[in-house]
Amino acid sequence: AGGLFTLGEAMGIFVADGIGTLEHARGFTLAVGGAESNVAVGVARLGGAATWLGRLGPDSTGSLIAGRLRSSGVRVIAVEDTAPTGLMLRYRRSAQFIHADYHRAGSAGSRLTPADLPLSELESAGIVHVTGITPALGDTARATVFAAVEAARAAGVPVSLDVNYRGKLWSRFEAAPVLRDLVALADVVFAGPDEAAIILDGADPVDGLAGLGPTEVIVKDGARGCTALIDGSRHTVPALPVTAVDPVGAGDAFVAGYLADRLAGAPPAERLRTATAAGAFAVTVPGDCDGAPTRADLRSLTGADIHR
Ligand code: KDG
Repeated sequence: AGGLFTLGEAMGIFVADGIGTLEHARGFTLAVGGAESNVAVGVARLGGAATWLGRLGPDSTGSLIAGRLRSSGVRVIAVEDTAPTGLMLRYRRSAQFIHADYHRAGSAGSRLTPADLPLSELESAGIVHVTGITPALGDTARATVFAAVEAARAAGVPVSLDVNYRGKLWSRFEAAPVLRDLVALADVVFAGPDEAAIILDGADPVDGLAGLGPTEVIVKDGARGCTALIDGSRHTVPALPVTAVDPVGAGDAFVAGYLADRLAGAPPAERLRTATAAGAFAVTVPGDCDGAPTRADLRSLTGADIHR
């Protein structure tokens, strides 16, 4: 079986060093982010094969993104666009609160179209992973996500979805029906309890999402751990206690841990263990995908033999 195939928008992210208002920022670190490319990096670091497809602008940020993803072991299919590569600005207003501004309207990455999809690649993938961010970027991006999901399903390739609701891109009311449709088309669904609530009006997150069709539902709740219903069996896994320095990217590392183990044929309990450890490791490192661990990193964190 093939590896992970994912698509979405990757961005350059200016992250203010230190804590305080933007006025007090002394310097910035230029990170590379994007939920789907973060997952691709995460899978590659864990030894899996991962392909990311997206549009990049004809600019240094575009080259930086392609270079960083490739050096992490991701196979990059970059469609060149004439619009600039999207950017983000992020600073820590306090130790607790992270502020983010998008500069991505009309960006290269938002202009994905169904014609960008390499159908033979999709059809030979081991899993196709999408998120609820891409359909919020525009009509053609939304159509591309649905086209990728339909092509995977038609070829019998499992579809994974991270609901990833982003309130700065669309309202809950716009998002709910689209996210619900995607959940119903997916085999594996990851969501936070708040994201599940957008889709389910009131039902239990795990049972409610599973009721829409997916056979693997994983509700991730940060430091509170995760609850899952996988092939009919329920699992509850507590988070690992770590010294958190940056929560960004933890959810993506978690997803990467689960999917890398799934691609390697590991049983559900082991996938969730790796996911939990990968999420925990990611919060101990600043940056969107820089904290994605290798297998050796995971051993150092847990002392356990997570060997794949
Ligand atoms: O999950 C982390 C992502 O949110 C981050 O890398 C940026 O993709 C991003 C987004 O759209 O917020």
